Amino acid sequence: MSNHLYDTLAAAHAGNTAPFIQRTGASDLSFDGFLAMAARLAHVLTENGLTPGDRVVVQAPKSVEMVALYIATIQAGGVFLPLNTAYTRDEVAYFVGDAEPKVIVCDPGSAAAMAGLAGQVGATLLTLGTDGSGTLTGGLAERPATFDTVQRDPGDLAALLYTSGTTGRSKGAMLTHDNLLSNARTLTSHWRITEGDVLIHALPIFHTHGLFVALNTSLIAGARVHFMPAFDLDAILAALPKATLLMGVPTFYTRLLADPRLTRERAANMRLFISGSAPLLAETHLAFTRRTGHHILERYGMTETNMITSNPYDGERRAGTVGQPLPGVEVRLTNPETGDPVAQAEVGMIEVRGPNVFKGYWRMPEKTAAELRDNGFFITGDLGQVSGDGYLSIVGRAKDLIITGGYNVYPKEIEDVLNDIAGVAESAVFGIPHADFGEAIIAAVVPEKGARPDPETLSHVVADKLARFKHPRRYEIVDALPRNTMGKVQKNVLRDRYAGA
Ligand code: MCA
Ligand code: AMP
Repeated sequence: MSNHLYDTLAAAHAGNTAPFIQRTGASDLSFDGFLAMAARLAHVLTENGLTPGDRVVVQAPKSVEMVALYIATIQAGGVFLPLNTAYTRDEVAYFVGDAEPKVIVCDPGSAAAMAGLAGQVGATLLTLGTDGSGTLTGGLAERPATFDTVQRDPGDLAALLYTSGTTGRSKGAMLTHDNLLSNARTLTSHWRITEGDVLIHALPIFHTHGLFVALNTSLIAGARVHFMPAFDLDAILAALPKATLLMGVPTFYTRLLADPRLTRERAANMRLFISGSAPLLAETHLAFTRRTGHHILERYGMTETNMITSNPYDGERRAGTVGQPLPGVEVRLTNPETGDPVAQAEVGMIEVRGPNVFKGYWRMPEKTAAELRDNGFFITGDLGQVSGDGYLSIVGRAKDLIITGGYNVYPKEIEDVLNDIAGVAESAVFGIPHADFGEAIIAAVVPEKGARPDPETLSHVVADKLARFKHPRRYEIVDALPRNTMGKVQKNVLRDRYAGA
């Protein structure tokens, strides 16, 4: 039986007693021990009715057991669907209703709230807490340490990752075994990840970056992972002298730089610092080099495409650019109106084609058709420009998107919530530069005639419906929104007005 992804990421490590996961306050977990944990979890999944192609929704705190659950889902032929732990019940209800999972795994603390949702779709509800305990892992030791891997082909689904969109409705990106494996193989070799590496893992594991980019590559290479529950400046600084690799969003690097304990000596054992998910300011890149002697390697990707471009391992890592297309990945720049390729050095829509590009949006053929061309090119919504020597710079976004601390927020989703509040005529949500998160969310709200919505009420309603990272940091009550002659709200005018204010 072959299972494209499992065979390479996991089965290859059978009998490998080298340490895989290293945690503070816990003994190391070997590759072999990790495989056994995943196999036992695969038994739990199938006992709960999982059959090939079924979805496993997971909204649980970061734990090694959750990583093993990802591998277990793949081994059992299922489709892994992790959710941001910050999502509210309303947000989760949408994903569960849309994906119709067979199994839902949640934090023990939210089991009562999730029971109804699970019941609505006929899913089994299991729990998994911060320390790895819960009904998912309760009787784990009694299960066999091996599992008959379910056959899966390269084009079969391995994961469903939801991304919000400009319409405000989230779309499930269908990622196949080969999408994940081809990209992980490319990154492992491009970034020279080997069994000699020790990766500091401080990212969440419900997104492409922390789950696939960081962990699939470590599994392929047989690298060791220093697994941290979340970003913790002290813990990362303490781990640097014994680590070789860090993957982070730009906020990681600005926070490290703000601490005088980050020195050339402390970073001397490090081989590579990688940044992605949001723009790394050239000034951060340069300041990091001045302080540590390391050139951060910036790369660019999307949930739908995995990683697209990367600065080189050898050769110049150019500040303010995201490097060149990865081997096997094609990038072209087109005119957003006509779809025709633009001339060299002109700004165009970034389109991407390759084995890394997803299969389409879950049960949304019209959205798939709008963004994925018949010829295989995916329209990213990012605007780019390529230098004469082939380095891509992201110069803007054709999509109305805010990236805050590496999380994507589509203003429409927040505007829809605000516009439904009594006394609100309309609203415009936009991002302004923020030293820590890159961008901070601001909402401009126009009251209905005679109404006086106050920011506190607005923020309460938003808090009830949307995850914390989507909450506007400020509400500006305004008489009218600036519009162009076509009647379109000019968010650039709002950005300029409130940036620094
Ligand atoms: C936390 N808060 C945030 C964010 N994170 N607000 C806006 N944006 C955020 N990203 C809230 C907290 O709830 C808290 O609210 C307040 O801000 C301060 O939190 P703080 O303790 O400073 O934050 P933190 O817990 O240290 O987290 C910041 C973080 C984290 C380390 C940057 O957000 C993070 O790990 N981001 C990584 C995101 C990521 O993995 N993106 C990859 C997406 P209160 O004060 O009310 O409690 S995958 C992707 O984009 C593609 C494929 C790619 O290319 O990788
Ligand atoms: P997501 O939809 O969460 O997968 O986020 C993908 C988006 O993040 C891309 O379309 C880009 O807008 C942005 N992004 C990812 N990496 C970078 C980067 N290195 N520089 C600028 N933007 C990035």
